Amino acid sequence: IVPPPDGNSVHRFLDDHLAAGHGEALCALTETERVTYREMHRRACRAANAFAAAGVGYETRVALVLPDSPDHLACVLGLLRLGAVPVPLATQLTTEDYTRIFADCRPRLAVTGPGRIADVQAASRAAGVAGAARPGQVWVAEAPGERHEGPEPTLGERLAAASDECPVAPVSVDDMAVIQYTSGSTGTPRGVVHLHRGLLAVLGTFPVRLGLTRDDVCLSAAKLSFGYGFGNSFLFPLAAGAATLLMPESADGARVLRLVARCRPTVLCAVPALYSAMLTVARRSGGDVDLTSVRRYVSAGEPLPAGLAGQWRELSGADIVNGLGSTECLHIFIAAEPGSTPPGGCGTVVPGFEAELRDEHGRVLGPGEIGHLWVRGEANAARYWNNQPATLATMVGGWVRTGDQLSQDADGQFTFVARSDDILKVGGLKVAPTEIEDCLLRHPAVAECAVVGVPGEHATTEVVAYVRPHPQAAEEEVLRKELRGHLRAGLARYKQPRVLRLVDALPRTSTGKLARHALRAAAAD
Ligand code: 3SK
Repeated sequence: IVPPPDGNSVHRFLDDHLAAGHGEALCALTETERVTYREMHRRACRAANAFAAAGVGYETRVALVLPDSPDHLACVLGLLRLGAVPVPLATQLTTEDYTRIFADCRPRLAVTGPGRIADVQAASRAAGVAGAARPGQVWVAEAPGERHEGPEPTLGERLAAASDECPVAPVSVDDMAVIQYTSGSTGTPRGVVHLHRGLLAVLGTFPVRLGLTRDDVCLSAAKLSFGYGFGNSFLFPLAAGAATLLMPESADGARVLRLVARCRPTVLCAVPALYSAMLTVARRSGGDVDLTSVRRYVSAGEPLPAGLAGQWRELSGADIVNGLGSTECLHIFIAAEPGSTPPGGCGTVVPGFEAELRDEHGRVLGPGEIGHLWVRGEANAARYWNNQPATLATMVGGWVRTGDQLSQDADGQFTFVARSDDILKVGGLKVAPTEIEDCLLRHPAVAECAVVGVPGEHATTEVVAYVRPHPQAAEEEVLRKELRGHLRAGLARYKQPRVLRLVDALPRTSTGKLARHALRAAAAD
């Protein structure tokens, strides 16, 4: 990667595409909106000016709690243009999650939709972010057709009132570019700090395998708030001058298939559970789905079962490019070669990364041995925000200890074995069992509990919670209802256990430790 001589970074792509006569090409679209590169440049400049007027500048963090949309992208690009730091956050987190994150990264501003304004304002107040209790510090962004009544101007009104010219504030490649939040092993969110160096470097990694061109239209079911989606829907298509097809709604099988048929993306990135859900919908309709526009399917976030990959090939006629990545490494670092189906494996190391399997002492292992995966590359994060112990434990001499266990054969093909810790990946998102357990234990009827993940029906990990209630707890049906309500109030939707089992005792090892393996086996039955 050559550092940009003019102090620009990935946000220069808009200006470069305009200078190269690509301004009228499609940059971003939804089912109802089409935005050219020229219009995206205009919106990014307007967003930059609006943010600057609110005191946002170099290194200022701004939380974006927004559905995927062209205006969300304009906010990201506008912030980068100022040298500021977008913090994209999932829209389905709880007020408590937002509070913890705001207390950690202290955003000067948060932008959110009318549906989450009350929670985001409450989180700003609770986090004690300086000045954030003032309503002006939480901006509301209306989706097309949505109305929000309030004294403060909406994002749309702020953009409309701002100038559409804005110079780029020069950045160093070692300036902070974005903070992406991921779940740590205790469920405490960790802010992964990516530098401009990383954002530029990642363009020489997985997208090279994808071979994106200006003719591509990329659709990612994973959202911009997830590292996988940030690459798929922002960095990769905009670098290539391609178009990004954005889906503001949550992704389900029927919705994605409908969008594919209507808007005809050429690249579709999803998690295994979504491929499984699309297969179910396709079967229900007797195979009557239109996938003819798609030239490349990508799966990541969780291991892709071979059976699912085969069924998808039967439906679509194409292989899924399976990848393994992490937020700490910004995107996919091990992937199948497009057009090849690694026999049971997850492919080879992607250009721009090195991958080694090591034992508990950090010694590099040979072919056939199962070890902990360490990954090095210029795209790797600089550190966790505000968390030096976690940084030192995870990021060692440029290597990231990924927490995955794999084996590698003599040809360099990796095979995923397990996670090294108890962290679960549910629909591609990290879920810490301890966070769910802590939530359950806050309910007065719960004496003890344990949460495990088991392979689910739809190629995903299903979260199963075992609860031993206190003897005086309410009878089963009432208790179940209470616990479900308690979990809904305390945890984001994707962290909700799919199965809740009430038991008389939890299995223990001879040393009295919780026998999670026994629970996993029981849960899988
Ligand atoms: O699987 C993941 O966790 C991931 C995270 C960020 C970017 C890409 C991927 C696949």
